[in-house]
Amino acid sequence: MASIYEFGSRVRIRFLSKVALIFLLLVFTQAGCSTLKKPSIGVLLPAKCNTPDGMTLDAEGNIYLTCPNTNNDKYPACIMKIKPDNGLEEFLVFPIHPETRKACPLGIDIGPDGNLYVADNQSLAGAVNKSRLLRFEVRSGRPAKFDVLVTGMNQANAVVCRPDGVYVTETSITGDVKPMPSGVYRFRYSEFREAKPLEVEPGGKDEHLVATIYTDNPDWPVGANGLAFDSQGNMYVGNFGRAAIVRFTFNKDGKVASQKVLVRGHGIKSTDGMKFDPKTNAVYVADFVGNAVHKVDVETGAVTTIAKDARNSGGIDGMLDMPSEVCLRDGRLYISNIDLPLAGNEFDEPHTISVVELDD
Ligand SMILES: [Ca+2]
Ligand SMILES: [Ca+2]
Repeated sequence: MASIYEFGSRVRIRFLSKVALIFLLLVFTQAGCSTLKKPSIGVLLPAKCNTPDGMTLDAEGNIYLTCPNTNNDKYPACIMKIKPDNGLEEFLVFPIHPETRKACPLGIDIGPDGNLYVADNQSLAGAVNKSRLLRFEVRSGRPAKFDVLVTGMNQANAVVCRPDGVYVTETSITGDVKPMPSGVYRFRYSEFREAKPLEVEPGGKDEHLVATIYTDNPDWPVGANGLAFDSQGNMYVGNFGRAAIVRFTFNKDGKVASQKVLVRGHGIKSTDGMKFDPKTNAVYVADFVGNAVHKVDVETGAVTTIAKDARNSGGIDGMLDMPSEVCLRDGRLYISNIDLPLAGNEFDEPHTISVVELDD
């Protein structure tokens, strides 16, 4: 029969083993989260692409890239094509808004029809409720005609084309309400008319607004920004100012059934452009404020920081320089460095798309 002392020491040993195990797990987890990758220059951009932002991948392996060129508007806004060999080709010069005389393309995606759907964020031109959704017909890899599909959004930002419609983030419904509302519009393909754009009713009352979130950060009054969908059709919206990703599920009628914060913080400082990766069941997110890129598991919300550089890196040798969007291609993560002169960052050369090799 074991003495009370032997029993006590066995309990102690078990307790100490558990402590050691938890310690090792913590070390392992921390190590896993802090294995940063060093980005390199994927594409060195010319001066006419001085403000790279939205990206999407087509079936032939080309990445379409929007360049609003607000950093140096001596160059017109454009859409570029990054070919599979990383060669750069101009796809089109973006049409200006008839009133503001400015063009501000941000989010971009390819529809089921093979055409490009692009957000024109006229708030970058100082305009209120004048943002648009444009469609560019693509024929044999070249642009044909374009149509203005939607007008009257305030800050149209990310665009994702789904089988049931085009989803567009509205980064601020109005700046006059605290906390600031923002959200996501869904437009059905059958609603689009070539001759007559859909007019969104401003102020958050429009029937196309399917999701609303709120932001209360006085330093970054920036709401719904990045947008992605997983393999089950669940929607992930970046709440930029809250450094959060919100997960939405839908019912059969396409109405939001549930909404919950998947992650907030944990090394994330802001949530800009996002892409879902079916291989790893994770979203990759550009962290503009944190000058970083993270991977977030969509089941657990666990964050792995993929790359992070000091603010005002210049973008030298591929270092991150205020990243705003990510795009996956052939096991690599392409990162556009929008390089806006905010929060101590200087707009500077080089203008780059950074790239990191992913492990999985
Ligand atoms: Ca810079
Ligand atoms: Ca730079």
